[in-house]
Amino acid sequence: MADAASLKDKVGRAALAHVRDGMRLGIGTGSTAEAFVRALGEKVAGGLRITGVATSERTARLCAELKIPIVTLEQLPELDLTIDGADEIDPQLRLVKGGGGALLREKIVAAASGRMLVIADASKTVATLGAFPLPIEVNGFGLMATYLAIRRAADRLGLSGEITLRRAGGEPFITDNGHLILDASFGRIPNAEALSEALHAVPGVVEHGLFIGYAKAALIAGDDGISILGN
Ligand code: ABF
Repeated sequence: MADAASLKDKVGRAALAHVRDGMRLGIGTGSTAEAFVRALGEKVAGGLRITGVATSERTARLCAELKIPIVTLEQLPELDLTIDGADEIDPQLRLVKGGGGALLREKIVAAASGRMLVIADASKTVATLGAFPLPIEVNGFGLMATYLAIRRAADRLGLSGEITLRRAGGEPFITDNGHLILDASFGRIPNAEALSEALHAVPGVVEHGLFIGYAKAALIAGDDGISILGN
């Protein structure tokens, strides 16, 4: 069985086939997206012209290192295509994202794009979302009140499981936007649309990691090569 790193490398390279000269490109975050960025860097060095918008500070730094032209979403508010990774992908191309902590910018950038292409290795495909803890970006103000409101919303939908504050190096993890992340281990989310709406209704929730209706296609790397979900 191929190791995860080589599958990520393969799918990152395969995504290049979807990039055209002159494109305005949303550029994802995470190790799979990083494989794409490194492959893109080689193409840009070879003369491909694109203008990118990064979905995180981390991706922006990598693009700068590789001399991939990056502007802000303020400068370029409409994009042709976003290529990004995911933590889970279901058969309807609904996603869980945010394991890397960049879900808010990832969602804003994907929403500003004509098309979103997901790249992943086969371990990310699931029948039902939820085994990967759902990241929920929240404002630091009133954290406990927001936590309790999320808990109640989940209870009403019959979703149980721990909701924990994400930490890094013993300290609360702070996103690029200065917010916190709660990771909700629901186990199974059979009602993703209802959960999405319920979370959006909690004032302290800035955004959550359910991406519903964003991805138009996904390239999935497995032992038998690359398969395409969607079109
Ligand atoms: C981003 O990176 C995130 O939305 C997702 O959480 C993560 C996937 O990371 P990796 O490609 O490293 O598994 O796409």
